Amino acid sequence: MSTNEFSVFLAYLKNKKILITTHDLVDIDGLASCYGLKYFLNQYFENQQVSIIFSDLSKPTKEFMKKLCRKFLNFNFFYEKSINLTDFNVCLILDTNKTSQTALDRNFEISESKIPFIFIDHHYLEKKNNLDTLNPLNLIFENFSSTAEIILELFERYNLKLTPPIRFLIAAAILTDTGYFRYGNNRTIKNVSNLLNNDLDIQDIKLLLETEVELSEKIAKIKGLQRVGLYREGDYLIGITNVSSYGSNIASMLIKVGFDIGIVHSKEKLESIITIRAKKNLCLRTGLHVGKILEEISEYCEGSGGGHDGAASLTCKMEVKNILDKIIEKIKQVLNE
Ligand SMILES: [Mn+2]
Repeated sequence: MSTNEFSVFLAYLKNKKILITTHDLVDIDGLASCYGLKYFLNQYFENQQVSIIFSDLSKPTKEFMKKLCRKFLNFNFFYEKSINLTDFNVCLILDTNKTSQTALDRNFEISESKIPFIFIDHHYLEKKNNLDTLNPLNLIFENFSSTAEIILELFERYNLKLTPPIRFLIAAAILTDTGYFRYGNNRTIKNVSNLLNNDLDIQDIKLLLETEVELSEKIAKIKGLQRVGLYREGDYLIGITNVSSYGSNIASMLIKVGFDIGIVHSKEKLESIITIRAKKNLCLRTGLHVGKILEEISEYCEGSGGGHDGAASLTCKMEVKNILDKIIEKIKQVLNE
């Protein structure tokens, strides 16, 4: 990225009423990025209206936010739950590159409002046939391990200081999005080190991120293991199972158990949901990118899907069996190349 991309973006925002949002079931990266960006814009522009709107926070995010409010009593964690889109001139969508993954699409009819939207994100981006992502002002950088680090880059480029709660939030976002550095690079570790700045304690952040595992999740994990099927492709082991919820946790669990690729499918109302996790070194060695695979398949099944090389998901209305066959076929192709 160049400083120019940032300056063009900021010049565009000048004197506009700005709305910031993120994907549905807000995670810590979405949360931290929104508050971080709002704080940045409030420093960068004087007296400009910047509002945040969230739909549903995920359960761990809710818990984390509650503890955070207790820790930083003076920090304003206010966000809107419903707004009138016509009150704003531009909408910034963080930590996703699809309007379909935000509540705006359903509740606020973004397409009818004609309000321009700009994405700031670190997920894999399929450039073809994606009307959402044509905006040249988008700040989409796949080489970042979290959206919060893109926001951090803004602060660094413009030499603006972060407050302790914002530093705490961004460090927490980096920790969660990188699986506690498992998917991070040198810059990730440097960033967290700078954020801690001797007055924040990494153990404090880890403690606040800890969540009690619900009984329902424990049961889902056990059922996921009972139902798992083992598929071998050369030296690679693929595990496929189905559960009704906690798909991403169970796909990650399959990797911990010893599978190279974990695939979880579930049915929610009329929709099929597929979540995949793959070992990082497998992705690096073979070029496997499950985000790309699910993005391609989402076109074929008219669903919504995508993600990173080693973590991705897909939601669509087609029968699970047909989609799974396609996915396995594509994975095999890469593994046998
Ligand atoms: Mn993220």
